[in-house]
Amino acid sequence: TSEAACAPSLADTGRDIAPAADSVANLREAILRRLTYSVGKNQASASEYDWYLAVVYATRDRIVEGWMASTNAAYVHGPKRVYYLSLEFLIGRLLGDALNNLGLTETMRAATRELGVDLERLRTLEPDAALGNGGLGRLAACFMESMATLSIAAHGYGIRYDHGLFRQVLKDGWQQEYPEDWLALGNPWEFKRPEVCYRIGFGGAVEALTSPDGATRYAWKPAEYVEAIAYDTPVVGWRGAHVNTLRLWSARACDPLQLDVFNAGDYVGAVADKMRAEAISKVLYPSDETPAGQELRLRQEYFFASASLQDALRRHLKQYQEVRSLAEHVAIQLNDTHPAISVAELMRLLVDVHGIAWEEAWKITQGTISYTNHTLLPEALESWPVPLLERMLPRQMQIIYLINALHLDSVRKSGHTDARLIAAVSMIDEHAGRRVRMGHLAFIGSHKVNGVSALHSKLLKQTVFRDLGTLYPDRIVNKTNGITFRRWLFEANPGLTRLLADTAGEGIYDDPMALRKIAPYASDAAFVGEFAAVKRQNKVALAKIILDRCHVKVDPDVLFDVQIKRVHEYKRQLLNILETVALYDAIRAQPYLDWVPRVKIFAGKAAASYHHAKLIIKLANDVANVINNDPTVRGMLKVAYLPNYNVSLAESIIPASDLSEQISTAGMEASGTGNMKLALNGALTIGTLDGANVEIKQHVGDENIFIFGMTAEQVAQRRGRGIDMRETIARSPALREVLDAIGSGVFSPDDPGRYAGLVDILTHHDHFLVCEDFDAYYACQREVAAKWLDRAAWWKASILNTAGMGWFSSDRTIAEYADEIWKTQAQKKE
Ligand code: Z57
Repeated sequence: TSEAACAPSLADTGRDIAPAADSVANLREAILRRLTYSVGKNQASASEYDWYLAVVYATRDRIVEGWMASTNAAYVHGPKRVYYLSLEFLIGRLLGDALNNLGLTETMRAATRELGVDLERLRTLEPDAALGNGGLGRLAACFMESMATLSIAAHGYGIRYDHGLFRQVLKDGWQQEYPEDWLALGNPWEFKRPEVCYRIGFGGAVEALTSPDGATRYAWKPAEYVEAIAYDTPVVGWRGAHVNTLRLWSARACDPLQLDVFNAGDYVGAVADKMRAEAISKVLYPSDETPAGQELRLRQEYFFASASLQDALRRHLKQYQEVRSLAEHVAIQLNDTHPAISVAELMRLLVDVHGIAWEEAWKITQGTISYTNHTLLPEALESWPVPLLERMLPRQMQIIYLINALHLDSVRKSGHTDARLIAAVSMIDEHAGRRVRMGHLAFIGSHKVNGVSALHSKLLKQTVFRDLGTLYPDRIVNKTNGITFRRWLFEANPGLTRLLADTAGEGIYDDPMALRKIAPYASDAAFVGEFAAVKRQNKVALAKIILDRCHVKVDPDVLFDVQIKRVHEYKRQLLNILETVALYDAIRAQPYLDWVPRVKIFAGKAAASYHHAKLIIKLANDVANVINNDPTVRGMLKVAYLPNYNVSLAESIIPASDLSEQISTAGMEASGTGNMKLALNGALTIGTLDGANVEIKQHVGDENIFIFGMTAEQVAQRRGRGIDMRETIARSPALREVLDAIGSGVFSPDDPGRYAGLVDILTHHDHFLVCEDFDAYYACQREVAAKWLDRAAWWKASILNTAGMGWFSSDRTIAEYADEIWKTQAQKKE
């Protein structure tokens, strides 16, 4: 049951508040051994990075035995295995995570201190593993940690990109992208497995062969092969009880050098094939909710799907000696449609390679696969041109046609003849050239399809999958996202964690719902004082970072108002900027009033090709420049745009936040997960009724969250009346003043026309309804300010946010997936 899964068995590695002297000595010796024999340095010559490597190796050594035990136990006990297929894993740093989950943080701190090195300092030498863009990739990382914590026999499968998400530099406020190089100094966490290698085909043709019994079989003869090489990273769960594997594929040419071409003097031509093959795992696509649509992206998708499926089938055959029982023993989760080609590839492997009859293969495929949808944005739904698929993956395209034909036959047989419906549920979109709808392929090939919040799942049924959902009414389910509390509370906010454990008991370490026990202290003066002191300490630390990176001096006692996420029009950073300007105008008009001092903190990257989003970043920086240098508002309002937002920066910002901006146009943010991290750490949310905000409101209580603006239904209605906002703007003097100022160059005197186009779009074509929600948002921000002035009321609400967020643990989410989609249970003790 999900309750059982939620309560992982206690391991003997309790938290290490007071490390024993002998364990400190053991660890110290282990670090020195690793420094000598793995790093090849002695204490005198070791650099900080050498110490970091030795510390990681010593930590990793404590994981490896558990890892092998977990791996062996999965063969012995045979729990149903889970394969989480994701083109993104946004992991961040691993050292803090590993030490914390092993209960070794304090022991390691003491051991390194004895060696004269500072653990905190070493932690920062680790580069972020940024193999993801944003929420979707970070969710995959949280899920990996929760699956290990719940002892689910799971593998994550993805791509080992040489270069993760680009590094963002702000030059005069403009975003610039620089390549990221996380592997430059090697990666001490991973194990290369050159023997785990699969051939991945591309192109070529399909041969039809008639066997003696008269049946036709098909054999794909690819024109090109690339090898997929495995790299494994152990993922250790809470208290070290169970260790899973994240297996990432790297592309390698089968034939790295054409010696004849080289000998003929064509040195570049001799390695051309190698370059083409290895391009597949070179770099993460920085697109977020805007599909790349490039041939290389499709090559990445097929490459990792095929390698992962071949690997899963090999493991299944090794354990069970036949493939027919796959669906009983294996669950494959598709993280969005990026791995959706898996549906066709699994059919190909079952039918063409393993000789299973089509009908049975289809039952196996559907029984094994399930699919998570993360967006409703029509422009974000993946589709591939039929001619491209025919050329690159001819056999898979044939299989897609056959799946579609059988699917449409069954639709017609069940009495549906309506041409509109048939066109709507077909896997082939005939509107703009013929394209394969990857969402339809994933839906039809799955036994369960899930959305990521209650609202999103409801809208999924009403919009993207309206017709398919009617045909298969039990297929769409909801699994509201969650976050791992180990990283986002225990590690990121040790001060708060200690206070919570002292007040609510050690139970909070294993049962997130135990956080409710702090609710009775929400008005207790002593507790409030300590809670406020922790927050202040975190704000002092963030103020240092802001001074360092933005050269903006902020007072830790002002309201820290944060919006940290990818920059996208639907997330409406613009709405926040407009409100900032309106507040600036209001303060200047009446500077003698008792304004609530605040700093608006922004962080986030825009897709490199998303020009409008990059202009929004520039606007935020232009506004910051003017406001931060205006003596009239000094002390009352500041703006800071922190560059290069990533997991590590999030870990610094979130514990220091007072107000969490979750202000997307209702109906457009599938769930959000930053909203959960901020509320857990005691930030109050100002937000629309969108994504998981709806459920956060239910859990923290209506009086502890600031909700404003149109609902998803009202958004649909409003758009129905057209998105010209001239009348709306005419009714709002504040908005008019803001738009006039921005549009006329008040914030861009060096280029007064810079924002004319942006203001024109807001005025005449405001798809994201920034103008329509402006007044409500402005008014809501004034309520926030009023609450801030009532310190007791603010802290009470803040504490009740932390107290109410237990349900958003990704352990709860994973327990639901395990029960209702995967039908798997915790693996027995190894
Ligand atoms: C991505 O990060 C998300 C959706 C996508 O379609 C792509 Br592509 C990338 C995000 C959603 O925008 C968030 O609302 C959601 O919380 C997250 O996925 C995890 O489900």
